[in-house]
Amino acid sequence: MSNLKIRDVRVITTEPDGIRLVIVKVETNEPELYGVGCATFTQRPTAVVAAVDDYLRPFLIGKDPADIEDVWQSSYVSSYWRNGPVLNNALSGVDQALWDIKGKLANMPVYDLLGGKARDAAAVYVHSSGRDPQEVEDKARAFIEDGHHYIRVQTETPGYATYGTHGAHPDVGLQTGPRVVTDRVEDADPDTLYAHPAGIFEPRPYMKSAVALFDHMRSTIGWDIELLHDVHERIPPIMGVELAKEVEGHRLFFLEDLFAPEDNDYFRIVRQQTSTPLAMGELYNNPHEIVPMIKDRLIDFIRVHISQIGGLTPARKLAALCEAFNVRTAWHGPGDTSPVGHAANLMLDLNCWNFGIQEYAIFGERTKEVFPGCPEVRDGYMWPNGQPGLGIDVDEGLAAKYPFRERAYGGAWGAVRRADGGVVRP
Ligand code: GCO
Ligand code: MG
Repeated sequence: MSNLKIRDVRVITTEPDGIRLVIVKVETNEPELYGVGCATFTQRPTAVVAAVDDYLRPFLIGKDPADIEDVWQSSYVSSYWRNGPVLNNALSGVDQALWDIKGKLANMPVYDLLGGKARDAAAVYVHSSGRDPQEVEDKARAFIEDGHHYIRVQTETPGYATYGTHGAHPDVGLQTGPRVVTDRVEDADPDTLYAHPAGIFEPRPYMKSAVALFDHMRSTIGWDIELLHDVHERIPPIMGVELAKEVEGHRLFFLEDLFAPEDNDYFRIVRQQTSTPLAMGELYNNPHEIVPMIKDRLIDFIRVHISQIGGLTPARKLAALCEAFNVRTAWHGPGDTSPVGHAANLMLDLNCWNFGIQEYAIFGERTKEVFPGCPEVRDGYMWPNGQPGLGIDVDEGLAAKYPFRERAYGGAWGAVRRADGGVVRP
């Protein structure tokens, strides 16, 4: 028992570059000793704020911040019904902040607390998304010029809404798709980053454009660059099997989210039919969803969103489980993971032998100012700054200059629909 106590648990909300970020700050009774953690669930941020303010804060004030494991386990069952994105993100905010505090106390970066570095820096992949394959190629060439070696490629499907390319498509389906029988396409505030471009999606045209993109990239960029692609669920599972087989010859680094988590068992089917590397996990929030995928070696890369499963405490155990089965890590790192969350990802990337790749969505300038110590990417790698704890902070004064702004439907995603009006996941 130390004399250290949690004095307060506070939430900081900010959107410097158009993405609503939620950070938890845990303060101790020792002046100047505090930690920060990522609790960002950008489509439901205020629900996470309430989970921290109304429940975790009163539960944790007065507890010993040194007992990270006990805080995690007791908070987890402090509501009988547990798991889920809201409660897990709230818990992650506290958990990562406690690791940050422990690192500061030990005067060590968190990767040292975990056992030290297994590598110097973490290779990242970046997103090249364009209206057509030529634009994707041009953006990819600029990334390669900057030293990047791993590139996620996404292109629009003419006439349809497509995941990974920005912009709403109010007239989608009208020109080239089957006859559209619905006008139920909600407007999801297309100017907001990480809004979902609502529209009409049909699997067949999407698959055709994705395969054409990989053909284009291999015949222009060649075979020395690693290509990745995110299906983002959407297509019926048996068509996912077809797609994974069809792109085997393109030698992707990985094909992501081929199925929805609800269709987990389809991985058993596709696995026996192709060697296309499979990545999955950003939507998982419960160990029951994850364990079979690892122990039966159904995926090659685990891509959980660390705050979404409850923070570093569960993530480091998951990474160890994955190591035993040689499943590599590829922690989710989009723009709606805050820089604090990216710093937490980096701690595991450096420490875990079975690191695979780190997703990186380039931080905006304002975001970098709000988060001093924001991890740096150079020559295709994310580098640690060697500072104690997570090595990152939040400038609260600056953060307050970018409050959450009002959004249509509270920032909900617009529905993507099939041509007949049926909702597509997601
Ligand atoms: C990715 C993801 C993201 C998510 C986003 C949801 O692989 O980067 O799929 O782009 O769609 O984080 O809010
Ligand atoms: Mg994804």
